[in-house]
Amino acid sequence: MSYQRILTIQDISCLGQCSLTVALPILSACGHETCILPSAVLSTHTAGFKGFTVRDLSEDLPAISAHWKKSEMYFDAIYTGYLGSIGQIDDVKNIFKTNAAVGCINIVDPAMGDNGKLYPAFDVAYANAMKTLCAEADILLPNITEACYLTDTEYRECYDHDYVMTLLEKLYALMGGKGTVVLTGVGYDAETTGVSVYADGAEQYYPHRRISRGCHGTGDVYASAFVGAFMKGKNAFESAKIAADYTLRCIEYTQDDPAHWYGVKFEPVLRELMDMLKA
Ligand code: PXL
Repeated sequence: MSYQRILTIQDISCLGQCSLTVALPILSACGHETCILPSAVLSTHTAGFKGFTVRDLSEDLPAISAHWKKSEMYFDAIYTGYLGSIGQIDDVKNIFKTNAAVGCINIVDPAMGDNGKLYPAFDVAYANAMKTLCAEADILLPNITEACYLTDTEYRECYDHDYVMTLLEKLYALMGGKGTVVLTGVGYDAETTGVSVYADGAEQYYPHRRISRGCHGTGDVYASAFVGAFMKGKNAFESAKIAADYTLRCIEYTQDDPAHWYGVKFEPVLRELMDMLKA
């Protein structure tokens, strides 16, 4: 895999270091042609800012997709993140059908919740609709909260390996018994978090240090770095490790700055991600 054309579909939060303003620079730094489809434009993200503006771009999505098809431009991977509505989930399913190159990889980050709760914009109907998009993914990248909503499983703060295996198996079943599940935020003690990668009945786990300060936007940094590495030809477990190491470096770089509560400073350590891809 050399130079890949990747489409990423998520909102633009103009300020807040998440969604497209994270995916575009990270995928570009990984060396990919990165095309974007903004689902909405917000003044900021919705997690902590009050009074943000939102312009929904749903109306534009089908026309943009049709134009790309007419221009015979297709994508090697389509990576979706935060979406605005159930209608947009349906639009993305059409884009999977219409705009994929032969062998296109569909990567879905359900991006709808954290810490046991859905983000403010979403409800259970949205979570249920997201199940239908996840069913079309080749690679699914949920955190534990999202995994619970996608599989109708009770959310737990503390859990054991059986609980994680049940989530992984249910997610794999949701995907029709094919593809790869990359479950983030899996930790069995207070100092550790990690990622479980599951395919074909086998799990691989990469534990790493948990930094106590929770940072907004790390899910988007993680997913973007994963896609960047995977589309460079790393396998799913290698990509999961690279994305975890990079996300940790971003948090380390940010954690001593209380004024930077809304996102992570991913830019100064982009060079490190690029070096990890060379190894
Ligand atoms: O990081 C996920 C995300 C993306 N986009 C918007 C959000 C959030 C999380 O809250 O509000 C608009």
